[in-house]
Amino acid sequence: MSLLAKFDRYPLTFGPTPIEHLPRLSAAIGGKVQIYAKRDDCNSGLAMGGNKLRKLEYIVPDAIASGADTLVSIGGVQSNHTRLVAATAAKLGMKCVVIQEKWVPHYDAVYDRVGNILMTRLMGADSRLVDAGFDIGIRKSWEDAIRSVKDSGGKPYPIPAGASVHKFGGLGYIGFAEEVARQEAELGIAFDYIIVCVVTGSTLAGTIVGFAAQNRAQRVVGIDASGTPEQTRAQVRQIVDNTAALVGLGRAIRDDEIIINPDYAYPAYGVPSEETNAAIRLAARMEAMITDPVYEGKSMQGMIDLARKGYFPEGSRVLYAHLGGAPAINGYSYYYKDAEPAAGEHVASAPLFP
Ligand code: 5PA
Repeated sequence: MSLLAKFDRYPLTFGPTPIEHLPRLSAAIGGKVQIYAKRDDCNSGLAMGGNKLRKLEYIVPDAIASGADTLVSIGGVQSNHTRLVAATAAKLGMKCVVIQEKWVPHYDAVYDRVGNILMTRLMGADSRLVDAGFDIGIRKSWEDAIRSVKDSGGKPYPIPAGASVHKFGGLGYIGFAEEVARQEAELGIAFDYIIVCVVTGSTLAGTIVGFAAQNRAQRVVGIDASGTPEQTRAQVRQIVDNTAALVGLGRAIRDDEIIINPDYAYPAYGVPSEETNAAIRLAARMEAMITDPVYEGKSMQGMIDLARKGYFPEGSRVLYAHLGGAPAINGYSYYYKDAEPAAGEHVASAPLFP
C-alpha cells in the first residue's frame, strides 16, 4: 500500500515520468555500468515542469483549504522553484509573490531577464529582486513578502524555499520512489543506485523515506549542489524525520541511510566548474539530454565521476533522477558560446572535420 494513500493530491503533472536508458552516455563513461534517467524534467505541461511540481501536488490541497488567494515563495534570481510556484498559482487562478535573492555570484548581462525569471514574469507573478546572498533557511525577505500581502488585504499561503521545510514538502518524492518500484516491476529490471541532486533537501529526503520503505535507502546517493553541505544535511535530516513520522513509516531513518556527497558543488552554489560544464556537454552530446549548471549538471558530474572511479560495482544499473532546471542555461550562455569539445567527448561519434 502506498504511504501516500491518506494524503490529498492536486494533479499538476502528466503522471508517472518515463525511465529512459542512456546507452551512449553509459558507453562514453566506460561501459561498466548502465545509466538510466527518470525524466522528472518532462513531468508536466506547466511552464516546462520539474521536481517542484511533485512536491506542490501535495501542498496545493492545503493552500486551497486555507482560503488563500496568494502563493508566496522564495528562491534565487534563476530559481526553478519560484517559476513553478508562479505556474501553480496561474493554473489555480491565484496571485503569486516571489522573492528572488541574489544567491549566485554570476554575472551575465541577461541573467535577471531570461529563462526562469522570464517565465515567472510571463505567468503574472509579482517577482521581487532582493540583494541578499545564498541561504536555504527562512529569510526575512520572505517574511516581509508574506506580511506585505496581508497588509494589502490579501490572504497569503507561504511556501518556503524549494517547498522543503513545508510540512508536506517531503511527500512528492515518496511518490517518486513508489513509482520507480512499479516501473521496475514492469520493466523487469532493478536499479542498484539512484542519483539525486540536493540543495534545500525535500527531494532527497522524500526519496530516502520512500526507498527506506523498500529497505534500500542506502542506494540513494545525494549529490550536493548547495556548497553548504552541513546545513543541507541538517535540513535533510529534519525533513526525513518529519516526513517519516507524517506518513507512519514505523521506524526511524538511520544516519547511514542519508548519503550526501559534497565533492561536486565547487566552486559555489550556482557556479559551474569546468568539470560541471564537461558533464553538461557530454550528456547533451551523447543523449541530447539537457542539464543545467546549477543543479543537474553537478549531479551529472558526480554520477560520471563516481562511475569512472568505480564507486558502482561493474554491471550496476544507475538511475539518474533528472529533476528539471534546463531553463537556467539561458542565463549562462557565455560559457557555452564556443562549441569546443571537452576531452573524450567524441569517443563514439564521427570526426568533427573529416
Ligand atoms: C532543485 C532545487 P531540493 O531543493 O529539493 O534539494 O532540490 C534540488 C534541485 N534540481 C535539484 C533542480 C532542477 C532544482 O531546481 N531548486 C531550488 C530553486 O529555487 O529552484 C530550490 C532551490
